[in-house]
Amino acid sequence: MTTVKRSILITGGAGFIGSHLVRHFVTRYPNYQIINLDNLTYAGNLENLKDIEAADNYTFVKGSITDLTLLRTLFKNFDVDGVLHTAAESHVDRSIENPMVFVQTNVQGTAALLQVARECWTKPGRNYRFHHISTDEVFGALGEEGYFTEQSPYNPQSPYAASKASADHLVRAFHNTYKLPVVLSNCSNNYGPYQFPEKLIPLFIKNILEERVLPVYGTGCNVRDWLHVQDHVEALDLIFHEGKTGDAYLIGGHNEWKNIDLIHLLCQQTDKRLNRAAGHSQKLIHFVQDRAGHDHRYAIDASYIKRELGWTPRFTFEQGLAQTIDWYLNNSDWIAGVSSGAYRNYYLSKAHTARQNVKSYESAA
Ligand code: NAD
Ligand code: TDX
Repeated sequence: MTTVKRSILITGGAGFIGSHLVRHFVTRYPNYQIINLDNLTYAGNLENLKDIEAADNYTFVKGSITDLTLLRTLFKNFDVDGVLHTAAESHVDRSIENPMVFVQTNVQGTAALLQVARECWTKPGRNYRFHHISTDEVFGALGEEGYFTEQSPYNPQSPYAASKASADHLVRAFHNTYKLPVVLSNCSNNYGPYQFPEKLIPLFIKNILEERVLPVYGTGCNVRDWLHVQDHVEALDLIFHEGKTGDAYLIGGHNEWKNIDLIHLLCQQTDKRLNRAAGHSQKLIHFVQDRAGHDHRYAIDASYIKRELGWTPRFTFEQGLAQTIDWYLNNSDWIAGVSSGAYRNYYLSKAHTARQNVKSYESAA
């Protein structure tokens, strides 16, 4: 355990990955002061951090990463010397409906953080570090073969991916131009507790539980590489502390699943826990209109981070998925809390679309 004192700003710490990251840093590094800056959009929830909210080394600040005045005050008052930047609009479907907020948060918000770090990080001899947390979606889609590597060209397809790619470029530009000490990471699809039920795994567990339609986009043949959020957080810790300044690290689970196969597994595993008959929830599967510009496949070659920093995932998918399903089944209050208000309307409109495209799993199989 390190005895060095640091003051670290984690942005988006009330979200899915951010809350796991905040908990990890607050508990593993008692000498670090952790400031969580989050403006609590629909995706931010302080319930995610109830267990550590009273810790002496933890401060929550409600505010936006686009607010330059607030950022300058925080950097100055807390003498911030490290940033782990997770705050973002993160859902591809929402970016297709409303791209502008993705540009504001993901591009302008990242630019504001970089600018204030540049202004404030002027003291010689300090160990400053700006870690930008990004996604594999910036590289576009793969065919049936091959993997993304640190050398893959940028080719973002959705407004979400394009906004994250823009942010990555800004981070590199601040390093090249102003020598800001940055490090980047691009991770594959995460899963685990506290993920907002708009993303595939929590949405489908919730719908199985509530016996609602399971809307599979297109043919269900798109492929994602799933990684448990805690394994992502361990990788972020290593990269933040030991990553080479200016470098990017790709993080992934070597765990590719075709959506439809994963959905069958979710149905099976959840039904088993609910003592339902085998095949019960598969009847809820409906193939619906495909996502516009739906990327076919993402897959990561994580050999660089393994070789350089010794990182490998700890969770097998079997363990991680079992823990995740159990968590959602045992935390229905959390699901009910986040599934209210504006999100409920959004969710209902999706279910409506699903019913309009009725092509049941039985007839498609
Ligand atoms: P999330 O949507 O669950 O959480 C995002 C958080 O950011 C929320 O707490 C929200 O309130 C906050 N936020 C949004 N706008 C803000 C603003 N203007 N100011 C301050 N806070 C703001 O997202 P997530 O899934 O936890 O993703 C976190 C980061 O990791 C994102 O940058 C995302 O691009 C990246 N990422 C996610 C995944 C994944 O599978 N979820 C994979 C790779 C990379
Ligand atoms: O209802 C659905 N039906 C469906 O078939 C939903 C929500 C998703 N899908 C499909 C689309 C994708 O092929 O499942 C796959 C996973 O979808 P999402 O959970 O929305 O994730 P994805 O679009 O792959 O992006 C995720 O991984 C990279 C995160 O949301 C991003 O924040 C991250 O950067």
